[in-house]
Order: sequence, then C-alpha cells, then structure tokens
Amino acid sequence: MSRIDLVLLHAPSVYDFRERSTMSGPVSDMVPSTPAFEMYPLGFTTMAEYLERHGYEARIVNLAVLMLNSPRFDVDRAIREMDPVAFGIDLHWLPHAHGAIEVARICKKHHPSTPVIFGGLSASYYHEELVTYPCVDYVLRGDSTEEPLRALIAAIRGHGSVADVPNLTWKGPDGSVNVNPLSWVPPDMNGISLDYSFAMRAVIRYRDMMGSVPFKGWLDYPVCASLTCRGCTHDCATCGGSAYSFRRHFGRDRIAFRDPELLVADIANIQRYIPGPIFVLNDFLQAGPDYIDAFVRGLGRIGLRNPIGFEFFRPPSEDFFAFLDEHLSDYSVEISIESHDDAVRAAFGKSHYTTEQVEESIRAALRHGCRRFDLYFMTGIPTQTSESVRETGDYVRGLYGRTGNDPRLLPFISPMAPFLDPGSRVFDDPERYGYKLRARTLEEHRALLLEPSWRYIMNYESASLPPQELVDSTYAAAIGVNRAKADVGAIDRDVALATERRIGEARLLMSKIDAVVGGAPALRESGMAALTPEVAHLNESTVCEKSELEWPRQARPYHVFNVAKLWCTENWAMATGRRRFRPDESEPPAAAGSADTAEVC
Ligand code: B12
Ligand code: SF4
Repeated sequence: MSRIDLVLLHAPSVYDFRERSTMSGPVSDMVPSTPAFEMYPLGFTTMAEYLERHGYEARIVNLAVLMLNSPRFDVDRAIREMDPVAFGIDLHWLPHAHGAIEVARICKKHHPSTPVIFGGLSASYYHEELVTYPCVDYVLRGDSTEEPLRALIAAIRGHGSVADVPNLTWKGPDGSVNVNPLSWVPPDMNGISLDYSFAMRAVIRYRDMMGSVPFKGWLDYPVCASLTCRGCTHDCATCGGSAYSFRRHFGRDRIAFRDPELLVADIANIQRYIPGPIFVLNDFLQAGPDYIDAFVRGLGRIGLRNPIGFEFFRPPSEDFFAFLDEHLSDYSVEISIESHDDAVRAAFGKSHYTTEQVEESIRAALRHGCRRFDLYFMTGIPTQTSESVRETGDYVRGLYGRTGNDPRLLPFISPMAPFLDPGSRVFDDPERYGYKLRARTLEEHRALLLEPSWRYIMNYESASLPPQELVDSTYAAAIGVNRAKADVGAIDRDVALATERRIGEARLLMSKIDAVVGGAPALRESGMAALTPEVAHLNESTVCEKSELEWPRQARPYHVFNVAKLWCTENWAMATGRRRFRPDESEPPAAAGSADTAEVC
C-alpha cells in the first residue's frame, strides 16, 4: 500500500490537559468546542480535498477529540504507528501554542526524517520564531495555502525545490531560516472546495469515525459551516483577522469572496448528507447587492431544508430580512455588538452602527420569520470599564422590553480570552490602546497556557478593566443576562438556575485558585491537585449552557440514503483500488485565483 502523503493533526490547546488542573473558565463557552479547543480549522478539509484532487492522499486526525473521548487514548503510540510522507499541524488559533508544538515534538521523536509542516494565522504571524523549533521544518504562511501545500508536498517527494514554494518559511540543512515571498494570495475563494462528503469518505476509508469529527459533540449536534470569504472589510482593534491584520501580516489587501453560486453548491452538498444546521460564516453582506441577491435566491432555488444561520458584521435592514423570509424557511442570525455602549463599541472599531440601529434590526428580523437572533457581548475591549460591563444585564432586560419580550432573542456575554489576538492593532501597539501585554512571543504564550486559571492565562491587561475586575464583572454581567433570558422564557428556569449556581461556584473556585497562587510556591502543585475535581466540574458551560448555542435539526430519509450511497461508492473504490485522480507532478500550479474548482454536489 502506498504511503499517505499528509496526515493533518489537530492538537488540543494544552497537550497534557488531561493531567492538568486548569480553570479555563468561559473561554470556549461561545463556540461548540470544549476548553481543549478541539475544533480544527475549516482549512483542513479544503487542503485535504485539494490535495486529493491533485493526486495526493491526505488524512485528518483530530487528536484533541480522540483525547477528549478516551482518557486512555495514547497519542504517542498513535503517532508512532503513522507513516506519512509529511505531517501537517495547525497553529491557526494561538490557544493551540502549547499542544501544537508538543505534538510536533512527538512526530519528530518517532519520525525524525519526516517533515513537519505548520500553517494557520498564528503560525503565519510567528513563522520566524516557529521554524526555529527543532520539531518544525516548514511554515506555510497566509490564508490560502492549498496550492502552496500541494507544491510543498511535490517538492518533498522530489518534484521541484522548496525554494520555489510560495509563502514558505523553511529551515535549510545548516539551520538557516529562509523566507520565500508571500506571493500566493488568491483574489477569490473559487479554486477550493469545502466538501463535507470528503470528510465522510475519510470515515469510511480509514474505518475511523471519531478521528475526523470537527468537535467532541458533533455526532449529536452536526452543525456545519460555510465560509463566504477570507479576510475582512472591518478593522476591529483586537481582532487578528481584521483588514489591518490581513494587510500587514498575511499579505492580503482585498477580501477574497467565494462565488455565490459555488457557496450555494457547498450548502446543497451539506444538505444532501447532513441534517444539522448550516452556519454561514463571515458576513456575506460585505460583498454588495449583486452577491446578496444571487446568494439568497440561490438558497431559495435549492429548496434549503436545513436550518441556516448567518453571521452579520452590521445590523441588516427590514427590507433585507423580508427578502430572507421570502426565500428561506428556517433562518437565524447572529451579531456581535460587543457592548451596549456606542462609545465602547466605537473604540473597539465598530463605529459603523449604533445600539439603536441594532434594536431596530432585531425587531425587523423577528417580524420577518427569524427563528432566533443571537446577540454577543464581549468584555475586555478598549475603554470598557467594570461599570459598563455590569450594566449589560440591565441593558438586556430593557432590550427584551423593547422587543416584545420575544424569547427568540438570545444574548450572550463572554470575555476576550484567553488571548488578545496576535497581529491585531492592539497587539501591535498596546500602549496606544491602554493595554499592557503579558506575553509577546510564541514561547511566552506557551508558558501562559500552563497557568492555573484564565485570569492568569490572559495575555493582556487593560488599564480600564484590570484582570480581577474583568473576571468579577464578566461573571456578574453573565448572571444578569442569564436572569433576563429566564424571565422572558428564552431559556428554561432550571437551566438558568443551574447556570447561576455554576457561576457562583466558578467565582468561589477562582478565589481558591488565587489563594493557591498567592501562597507558598512549594505548595502550588499540591494545592492545584486538590482542586482538580472542582475544576473538571466547572470547566465547561460556565456563563451559559452549551446547549443554548444549539439550533434545532432533524434527520430525513434522504440523508440516510445519500450516506449509504456514499458508503457503497467509497468501498467499491477501495476494493477496486480506484483513485479519483492520478498524480501528475509535471502539471504546473494553477494561477492564483483561477476557477480550478472541484466537483461540488
Ligand atoms: C470563522 C472563524 C471561526 C469559526 C471557525 C470555524 C473553523 N472550524 O475553522 C469559529 C466560530 C468556530 C471560530 C472559533 C474560534 N475563533 Co475564530 N475566527 C473565524 C474568522 C471569522 C474567519 C476565519 C477564516 O476566515 N478562516 C479561513 C482561513 C483563514 O483559514 P482556514 O481556511 O481554516 O485555513 C487556511 C489557513 O489558515 C491555513 N491553515 C490553517 N491550518 C493549517 C495547517 C497547516 C498544516 C497548513 C499548511 C495550513 C493551515 O491554510 C488553510 C487553507 O488555506 C476569523 C476572523 C477573520 N476575519 O479571519 C476568526 C479568528 C480566526 N478566530 C479567532 C479566535 C481567537 C477563535 C477562538 C479561539 C475564540 C474562542 N475563544 O472561542 C475559537 C477557537 C475554536 C476552536 N478551535 O475550537 C481569532 C484567532 C486569533 C489568533 N491568531 O489566535 C480570529 C483571527 C479573530 C477572532 N478573534 O475571532 N472562529
Ligand atoms: S471582529 Fe469580525 S468584523 Fe471585526 S475585524 Fe474581526 S472578523 Fe472582521
């Protein structure tokens, strides 16, 4: 059997999290992941599909999920038994700084001559530091590495030179660091495919159900994502994916959209196999009226039955919601307004709308069939004070009053944690925004991740909201928001009571941890060990119940039929040794942005 070309590994945030007692707090409460941040980047699927389309075999192994699912899952042994041509590890989100490097070390320990490739936004930011680790050979920079990765795998297999691979930072045999130009920045997202049937075929091919699921609870709640673009037109001060960050650190001057017809095809493809909600990430309103029209009408044309949710970066108008309502049977919306206070939101970089406009937009959406409207607030942002954070509960209560106490409105509040994004405007110039950084380098962030609670893990201190005040006011505001939701019936009274109890226990535990940290250094380890059961109990769903994030879904007979069909065709392909494409390494790389598109649906 031929060797797999690439195994893509996703590490947990902290490698040995199963042995550690770390109070992660609400850091992952707003995403489907646990504090291990076990969700891998969408790019794993697009890279693996792109490689397969060009004749290489790639496999995704979500080590973080495997570790979460079984306390006895042996990472060392699993990696020892792999034998790919190269390993790929994501350092997209900086919270993986610890786990990703430790997994790379294990790869090198068992396979010293197998190249280890890193990529992702954080890897791009830290590429020069990252490549100096003995366990890292290559870093692929930028937001679009499908083609550079193909060229790198070809070079590793002896077809071409790594010196010619775009976006690559690499170590020469003498240990010298080489930085190739960041020249592969496609103007659109049309050359790739976010094809979920690829992941399903991998399950069949490797007889491995859990290794490639996107996050721990995915089989119970199979939510899928579609991505409208790479880059952003906005410039939020603490965001490492802002227009500023992309321009300055990832070589992108202009946002790259996916053609609306291809995006509709991606969604139609999901609908064939997966009953879960589909979440359209990155606000498609950024693309302008023609795109909006084509995309929404396209969704109407495929007769979308899965619930669909949209993330918007500004509050849409009444006309727009009426248009959505006309074409979609089940849609939801989410907006991160960060603060109810216009001045704080403006300091964050969202001065392009007011709280009043948000409220109008909520009322319009609810009038036009919106299934639910999620509203996100964040703590720790520029100029925000403890008083401002603590007002959030009252604001939410008032907002419910002004929107007819409609239980379809679901507000959430969480801290900017664990990290202020590297490459954001604030990270690059903290003093200007009233911040002090506790860590700048990758290695310093790795060390922070081993601190005992999220108060100490955070990489920043804001002059207007010092760490202890941030912790206290976040928990206080979360109680206010939780009570307001329960009072209008947006969440069950029992769920709200359980959340409030957990927040109370979490606050107490945070002060016990503070006492351990402030005590004798020699007693720190044993002190934290004594708190392990409490930490484990309180580490998930702190400021809200995870299930509050979930939208309803329903499996239909055609899902079962289509999955069965896929199972048969993939097994047939394996039995007959048929591969979809043959490698042709003399083939020149496609021009950046050309519509070298995979078959979708
Ligand atoms: C969509 C999105 C999400 C989705 C992610 C869906 C997914 N599975 O990818 C959701 C909502 C779940 C999410 C969650 C989080 N996010 Co987010 N997210 C974004 C957003 C808005 C767009 C990302 C995007 O466009 N990706 C597309 C491209 C860039 O990535 P990709 O296709 O997945 O991968 C390509 C490259 O990155 C690279 N690559 C990635 N991995 C690898 C690995 C190898 C080996 C190679 C070669 C290449 C490579 O190549 C890929 C293919 O071209 C950005 C903001 C922005 N405008 O960029 C924030 C952003 C990336 N998120 C961020 C953060 C902090 C988080 C959270 C940690 C927040 C939290 N505390 O909960 C979590 C982490 C969740 C987890 N891992 O469990 C920060 C990251 C800052 C940093 N450098 O650390 C950003 C920049 C901004 C922000 N604050 O929201 N996020
Ligand atoms: S926070 Fe959202 S809207 Fe603001 S720059 Fe980042 S991705 Fe864009």
